[in-house]
Parts: sequence; structure tokens; C-alpha cells
Amino acid sequence: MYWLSLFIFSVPTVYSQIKELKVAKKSEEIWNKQFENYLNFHTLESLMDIKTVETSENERNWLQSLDRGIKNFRHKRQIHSGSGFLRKEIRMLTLEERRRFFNALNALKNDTTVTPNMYDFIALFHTRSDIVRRSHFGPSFLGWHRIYLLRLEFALKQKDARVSLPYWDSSIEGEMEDATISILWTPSFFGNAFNEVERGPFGHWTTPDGQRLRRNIGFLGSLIRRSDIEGMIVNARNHSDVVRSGFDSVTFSESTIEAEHDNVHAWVGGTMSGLLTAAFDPLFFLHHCFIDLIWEKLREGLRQKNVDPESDYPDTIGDQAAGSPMYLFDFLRNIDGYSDRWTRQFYQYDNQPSCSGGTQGCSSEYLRCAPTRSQPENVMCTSLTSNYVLDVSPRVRYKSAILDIETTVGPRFTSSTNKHVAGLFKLISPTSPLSRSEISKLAFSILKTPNIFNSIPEKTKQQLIIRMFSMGL
Ligand SMILES: *[C@@H]1O[C@H](CO)[C@@H](O)[C@H](O)[C@H]1NC(C)=O
Ligand SMILES: *[C@@H]1O[C@H](CO)[C@@H](O)[C@H](O)[C@H]1NC(C)=O
Ligand SMILES: [Cu+2]
Repeated sequence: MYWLSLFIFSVPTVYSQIKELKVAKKSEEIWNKQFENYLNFHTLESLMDIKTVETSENERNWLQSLDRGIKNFRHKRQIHSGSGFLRKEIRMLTLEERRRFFNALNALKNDTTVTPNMYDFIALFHTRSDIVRRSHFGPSFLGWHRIYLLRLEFALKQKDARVSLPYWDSSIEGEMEDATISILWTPSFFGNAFNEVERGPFGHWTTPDGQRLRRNIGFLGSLIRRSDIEGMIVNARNHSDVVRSGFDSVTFSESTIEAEHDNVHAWVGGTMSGLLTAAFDPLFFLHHCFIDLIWEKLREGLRQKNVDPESDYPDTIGDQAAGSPMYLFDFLRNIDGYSDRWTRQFYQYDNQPSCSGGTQGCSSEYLRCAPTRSQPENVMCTSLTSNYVLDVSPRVRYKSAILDIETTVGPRFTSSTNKHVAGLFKLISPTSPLSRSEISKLAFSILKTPNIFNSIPEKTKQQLIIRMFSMGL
């Protein structure tokens, strides 16, 4: 189920609640029509049963222990700037820090004192349509996820007090020629890039409905470019310019933080590409941590324009309004998520990896300064590639693509599906390593999937059809 398909999924059950957001019935119908061809409810059926988390007393106590610090945020009189913990890019951690982080995640996953386990207990909140609707598509997106990340971070700290949440700077991959061979997709970092995740720190993980984590790196979506972030920060006059204002503000050309974030979910593919399944892959939290960093930079930019990011909450009615309770964290109001205190009191961000100041290796053995796609004349930090990257053979990519097409076909908010789709076309050739029936299956899956087919350049399409014809498919 792709990102945003929740919209369709949730319409019957939450429509009455959506009304107060004034989403016109008409636009809902347009949405339905636009996407009905793409939708496939397969992956959601099993989640329906587990989407409501019943909390026992034990579970409530645990949640309270996690949220205690968050709850007290308003009572601290003195704020010592820079006294919080430091969030670093995953490749900037020492080996020891990275080992501790992965261990703490696994300790949460192994701890079944709450149901089904501590990690999934937190992730399951992101599968509930009521919660998800109130924390996406509008101005609460930024503040809500900031608090959600803190909840996981405090859980990690209960397992190992020295662990902080790292972020994944996906703009590094965004500058690579071929990000599918980035060091990230090795057992030392996140494990497999394609198909089921069988290696690395999450190699044995399953979701509560018994599925392995899946990825399909770079097949759809797009990564955040440094220049896009910088442009957004320069151009934003206030938060209203960069946040959505409801379902019907979602367009194909919007320049919002949430849209940028959607595209990265799609780019990772598999588990991460579904709004309701994404949080089962721990990469979710590192991705959102980077989104939160971008927001922090944007807030600095607003301050320089004499806009106070704490009080600059877009005019909104309904449950994403400034003064409405923050859903799931209803001891807070939505506008509390925009408070400066979170980054003053709780955490700060380490500098993004950079080549300036003579840090030859970007202060990481996994990064190096090199010419990049967007700025070939300049050097920027870019990820090392690895011979140990898992499963990038054409056959594996083919299987992964088929699986993603079959199980998670949906709308995609990017006009240009990237070159990996074009790469798949190369498999549709007489010299392909695939069997004839595999070639035929792949070709027809692409043809039958409008949002994939439509995003392919016209010329490539013609080539595809000619090639299929000449192969007698
Ligand atoms: C979690 O459980 C797995 C599988 O039983 C085990 O291999 C791993 O060492 C455990 N990790 C932690 C941190 O408890
Ligand atoms: C954001 O800026 C625009 C343009 O200056 C303005 O029209 C709008 O009212 C501002 N929004 C808020 C919430 O201040
Ligand atoms: Cu989310």
C-alpha cells in the first residue's frame, strides 16, 4: 500500500471526522476516482485486525514513564541551551555508538512485557487511521512527529541511556549516481536494499502481522536534494508556505516538507512505502529525524526573517488547529509541537556531514568528499559504496519490482520516476538474464500500472513497446 493510500482506506470510517476539516465531498470523489485503479488493499487486510492498540495497565504505565519528560516540558523555568542530547548522522556515529543504537532497537523489539513488543507497540500507533489522519496532511505533521520521535528516543534510552536517535541524511544518497549501492544497504547498516530484509541488524525482524520487512530501493519516489532544502528554506515566508492545509492541498507540484518526505518513503519502497506499515522499518525513525532536522533549519531561517517559529502556526480549523489537543499526546496542544523548548531542552542536531573546513573525509570513514550529481564542479559529502551491498543483481531487482508492483501499487507524487524503472527496461531484452515468462510478467506489470507507466518518458515507452513486439510478447 503506497504512501497516501490511507486516504482511501480511511474514508468510510473517518469520514464523519474529516468533515470538520471541510474536505469537500467533491474532492474526495475526485481522489477516489483518480486512485481507484492503483489501489490494492492486500497488505492492509491483515493490519485491520491489529490497528487498534488496547492498552493494559502495564502498557499505560510504560507509556507514562516514556512521556514523563515530555509532559514536564512547560514547567522548566530555566532552559539551558545546548544541554540536551546530540543527534548525529548515522554514518557519523562511532562503531561503538552504532552498535549500541542497533542493540537498543533490538532490545525494544525483544522486550515483550508489552504487546506485541516494545518497538512494535510504538510503531503500531502509526498504523491507526485515526491517529495517522490527525498527524499528516496538515500543520500538525511537523510537531506531532517531533513528539513521536521523542517517545521512541526515550524508550531507547531506557534500554541504553547513552543512545540518542541518529538521523539518515538522505540528501547524501540524493547526490549519488547510483544510491542502490550505498554503504547503507549492507549488514553493517540497514541491511538489504531489495526484497525481504534478511541481513543486518533487522535481518530477523517481522511485523506484528508476521511479514518480513521489505525494501525496493530507488524503484519509485525520489530523494531530497540539498538544493531543494536550501531553496525551501530561502523561499519560505512562514510555515504556511511549507506545510499542507488538509487532504485537498495535496498536489503533484507542491513544495512542502511533507511532500519531500513522502517521496523518500516511496524511494525506500516496500514496508516504508505504506503510510500504515512504514514505522515497522526502523529506517522510518531515522528518516523522520532528518525531516525534523530540516524543519529545525527552516525554523532558523524563519527567525532570520523575523518570524517566530513558535507562534507562527498556520491558520487551521478542526483537530489540527493550534489550540486543539495533540492527538495521542493530548497533554499537549498542536502548537506546543512548534515550541523551541524541544530542541533547547531535549536534543540538538549535530552538523550535517560537510566538506568545508578541510574535513577531508567528512568526519566519517563511510563518507568522502566527491563531485556530486547536482554540483559536479563542487565536492560534497557522498556515501561510500560497497561490494557487500546486498542483492543488487538484475534478477533480484526484478523480483523486488514485481513484488512491489503486485502488493503496493498506488499514487506517487513525483512526476519523474527515476532511472531505475528505466533500468528495469533493460531486463526486457533478448539478452536479459530473466526467463521469457519473467520478462513477460515484468513488462505487463509495468504496462498495467498507470502511475509507473505514466511517469516514464515517452521515448522510453515507445522503445519498450517496440522491444516487446519484436520479442513476440
Ligand atoms: C534479540 O533477540 C535475538 C533473537 O533471539 C537475539 O539474537 C539478539 O541478541 C537479541 N538482542 C538483544 C539486544 O536483546
Ligand atoms: C504567511 O505569509 C503569507 C504571505 O506573506 C500571508 O499571506 C499569510 O497570512 C501568512 N500566514 C500566517 C499564518 O501568518
Ligand atoms: Cu507519519
